[in-house]
Amino acid sequence: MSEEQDLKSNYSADNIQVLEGLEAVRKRPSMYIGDTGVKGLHHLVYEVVDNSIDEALAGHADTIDVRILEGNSIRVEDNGRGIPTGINKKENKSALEIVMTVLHAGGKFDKDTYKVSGGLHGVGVSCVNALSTDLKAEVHREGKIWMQEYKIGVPQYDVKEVGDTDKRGTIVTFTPDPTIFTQTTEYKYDTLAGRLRELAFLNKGIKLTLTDEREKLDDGSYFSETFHSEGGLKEFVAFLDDTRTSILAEPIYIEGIKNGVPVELAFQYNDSYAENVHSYVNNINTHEGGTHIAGFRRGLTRTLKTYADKEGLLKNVKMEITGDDFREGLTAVVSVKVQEPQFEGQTKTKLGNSEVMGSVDVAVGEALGNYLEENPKEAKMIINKVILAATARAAARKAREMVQRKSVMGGSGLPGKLADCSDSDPERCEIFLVEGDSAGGTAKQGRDRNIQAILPLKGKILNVEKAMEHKIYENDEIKNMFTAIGVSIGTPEDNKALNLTKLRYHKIVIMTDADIDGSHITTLILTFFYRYMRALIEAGYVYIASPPLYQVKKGKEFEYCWNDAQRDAAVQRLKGAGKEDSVHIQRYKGLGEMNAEQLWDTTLNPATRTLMQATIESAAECDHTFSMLMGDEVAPRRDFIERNAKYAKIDA
Ligand code: 0RA
Repeated sequence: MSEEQDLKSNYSADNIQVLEGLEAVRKRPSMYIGDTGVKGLHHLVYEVVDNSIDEALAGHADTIDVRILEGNSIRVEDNGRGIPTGINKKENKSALEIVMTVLHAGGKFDKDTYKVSGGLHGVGVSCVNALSTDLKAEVHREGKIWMQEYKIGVPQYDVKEVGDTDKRGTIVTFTPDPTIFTQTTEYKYDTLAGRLRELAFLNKGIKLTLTDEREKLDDGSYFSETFHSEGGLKEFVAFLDDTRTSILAEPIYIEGIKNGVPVELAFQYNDSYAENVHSYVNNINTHEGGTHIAGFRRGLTRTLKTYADKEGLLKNVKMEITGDDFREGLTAVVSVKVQEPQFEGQTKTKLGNSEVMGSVDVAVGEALGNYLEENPKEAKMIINKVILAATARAAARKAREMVQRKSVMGGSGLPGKLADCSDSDPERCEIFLVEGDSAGGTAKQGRDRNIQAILPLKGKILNVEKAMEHKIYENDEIKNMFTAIGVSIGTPEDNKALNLTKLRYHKIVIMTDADIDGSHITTLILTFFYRYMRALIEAGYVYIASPPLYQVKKGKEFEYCWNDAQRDAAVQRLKGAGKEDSVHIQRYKGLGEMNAEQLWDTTLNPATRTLMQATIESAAECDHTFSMLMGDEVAPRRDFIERNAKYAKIDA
């Protein structure tokens, strides 16, 4: 049955409005869930889970079970009160049906005032319904099981009683519509796990379980993890810093309602130089910060400064101490719940409500003020770290200004190693950051000189995760990247915002060998971008090239292969019926083994190559992964690599 017919077959007068609503969602899905790519696909799950989180926050549920089923359907179960199933007088329909089919109806029947969660778009489960080929809602409530099923949002029958139960709760099972999610309908376990882990930290006490039922493990069971935190943000901060060396025995923590705003925050100092402040409003990650972050900074600076002055700790300090100095080596998570959040900024992830600033400021002041009074030894350690940061910052400022001066010169100010392209429109231009001079040479010969620039990088670049800021600006390879790409760093006052107005390329492609060293170098460069040029990743300018692993050849015929499965298939194809021994497999150990033409055909040619775009799905996950990969601890890094090596093989 076509979608059109399906919608019409259930048409009756009182359905008109409902259908118009859901049709609108199917016509312009991006307006409701952001996009119809990988992100939007996963957003469906978050939307359903958010409803269960709301039920838990209202105090009626404590367990949420999420399963990825065979065929990439999703099942979400909670142990809440169950969505009411009785007939709503005004609409003459079951409340369950209304919740599942009317846009924004989710909260209508709920008098709980603390209902503040809800995805970025906060559109409700009816959107998920509209974008699913099949959805089933099952409610266990007052001893009975109730059920209704839908196809692309259209109920297939009235809500019916299907049995008895001694459980309570709601189960929603849905299958995303492949005609909407045309790019992919395949769920990524790690993406869902990252979000559920985050939700567990943000909503302490709730148990969230994720199970992947698409594939059985060797012992016949399914891979499953449970995320559950009693310590909340305190444990979140400890998790983020689990591969860093903490300065305080425990994170500083506060939870309370300030000026009517529920505020929860935790922070810790570590011996690195990076600032990692993550913020959330109603469980939504506010990448762009906002008034809650402004309040956090203000409270932190004021309280530390007042304490240091009072104790005479700054007596002999000559240079100026800036706000940045108070945040070096700081890891923090700030979470507020706001009844009517105003989201601003480019990606609508910046909190605008001015009243929240004071609430967070007061919360930090209280928690930190008490902490400093009660822990004078730790207090001194923090202040000493701040003074050290101020000293280093003077050196960094000088180094940064040097990079800056160069990067605005243009033309002759470009690095000598850069083979630039002739076109000057950044939108058309690409720069390849290439591992090693030899591969750089091949790339220079093989490229399209009009639009492709090549910057060879010397071996391992500096690990920015472990270096002081001024070292970073003094490093030649990093200086070359800044000047070639054409970005400059803002002042500490504007939070070192990147200036992208002189950006010279809209594609910045990392190209390294397809081996362990190569992926290490890719990670080093990505870490550098993530810490110092994050705006480039957020704008979607950063890519990773994928050179082939094999060339399979028989006589004059040959094929390139990117994984073992392709290689085996190519061998079969080329072998044909006859002689087997004439098929030759070349394993590329590095880019240098390809000649210019081969490199163009496989990796550079925009018409045929595959580029992977670097994205930030969750800043907190990224932060944790990078500090772990680049840090001192070996065990977690080995675990991560083994786990992802396994995934890489599955992908192949
Ligand atoms: C409104 C009222 C009541 C429950 C819910 C909503 C509810 C919604 C969802 C969505 C997923 N799981 C859910 N669990 C509960 C119940 C009101 C009452 O029983 O008095």
